[in-house]
Amino acid sequence: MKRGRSEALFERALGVIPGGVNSPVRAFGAVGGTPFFVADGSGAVLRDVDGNEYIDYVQSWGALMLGHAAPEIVEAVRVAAGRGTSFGAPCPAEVELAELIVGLVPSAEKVRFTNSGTEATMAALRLARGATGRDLVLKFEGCYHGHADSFLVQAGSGVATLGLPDSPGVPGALAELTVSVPYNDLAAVAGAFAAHGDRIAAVIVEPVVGNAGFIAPLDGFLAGLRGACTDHGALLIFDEVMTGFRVGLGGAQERFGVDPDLTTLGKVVGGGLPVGAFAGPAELLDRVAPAGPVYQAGTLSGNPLAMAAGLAQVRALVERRPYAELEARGGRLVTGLVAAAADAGFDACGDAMGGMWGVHLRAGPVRDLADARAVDRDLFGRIFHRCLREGVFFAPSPFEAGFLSLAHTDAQLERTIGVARSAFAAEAA
Ligand code: KE4
Repeated sequence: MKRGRSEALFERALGVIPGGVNSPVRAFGAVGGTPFFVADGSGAVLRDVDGNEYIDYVQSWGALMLGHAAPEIVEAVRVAAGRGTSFGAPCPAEVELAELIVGLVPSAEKVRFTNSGTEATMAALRLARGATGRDLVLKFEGCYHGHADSFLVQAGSGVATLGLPDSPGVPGALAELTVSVPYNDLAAVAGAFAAHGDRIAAVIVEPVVGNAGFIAPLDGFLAGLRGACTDHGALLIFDEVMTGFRVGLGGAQERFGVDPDLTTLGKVVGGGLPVGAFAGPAELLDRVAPAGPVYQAGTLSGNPLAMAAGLAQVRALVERRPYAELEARGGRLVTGLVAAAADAGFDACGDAMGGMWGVHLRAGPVRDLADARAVDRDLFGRIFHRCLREGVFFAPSPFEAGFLSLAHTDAQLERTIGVARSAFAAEAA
């Protein structure tokens, strides 16, 4: 596999960009080697600058449900761009996408757009603190809510990947306001409320975890969080940046029938362009400036191109309602990958929900970060590169989820399973 152009680009990038990348997980830190640089994407396939093609299960970390360069998104962005790239004044597309979200996300009556998931979670926490007059936030080990200071405590995704000690630069006085307990552990939640109950402004959770590998909520976990927050006057924030429009049209809150007080969104809602959002009841959202005193702003929030891309993608999902089909295909993929490992003598377990899935290289069940950390990371790295060389691009970390798009074909899934089967067999030899 030729990699010369990517290697040369990475060398240049290292001279001008920290770690050579604009987001840590892209640097292949968990798997070693040089990241490939993308020339273009089409459907389920990425092509790198050396001409190598990969079946892509990262899909911009879950932002793409229609695959790369989906015609309806490209056309919508092209038309919007011809009218101007940013106005700093409201435009109709913001209202249209906000109305679409309010119509689809059960707990949403109003929504504010941001430029990233991080901005959305940061703002949702500020709103929760403003609405309750309380300071503490309760999060879960291995959940990742972006890189705002309050969330870089026992976080998942790139923080878990790189084993960063909760990141320098976060003042101790601020980190002390974040309480972190194991995911799926309602007893630990009860303990945190017993110790800090009347100081906890919010509980923030990935309703389905995608940043410690894929971890599903145990039966009753999300409802238990709902009850604990209601009992103690804390707000429940569902961070649906990854699960929104991915595990179902109404996200995890519709799938599990649990209404949070606030919801954060991103990724799919932007169609691959920079969009985040926070949503909830009008009573809460109307506390956000200029309607209320909780300040939040953004030069490019509601950007017309990003709104056009988000509208095109979400409208396509409303029209096609593809979740049962996606989940069945994700299930077949996970079953095939787990069997490929097992047939070569390796432990593995996995799960799929809507358009997201995951396989852990260890015996199941995997219920929290501690379980997820006990995977064979060296084996993961070797399997990752064996598959990459054969044209299959999985997330370059065991602490990430996999993503399917409507562009992935059955033939590509079968090829993926075959490539994995050969990789595990080679490792067992
Ligand atoms: P962004 O600021 O990266 O748009 O969103 C942060 C975020 C918030 N909440 C959840 C549940 C998320 O998964 C994310 C971002 N996800 C990671 C992928 N695990 C982004 C990939 C990256 O950091 O490059």
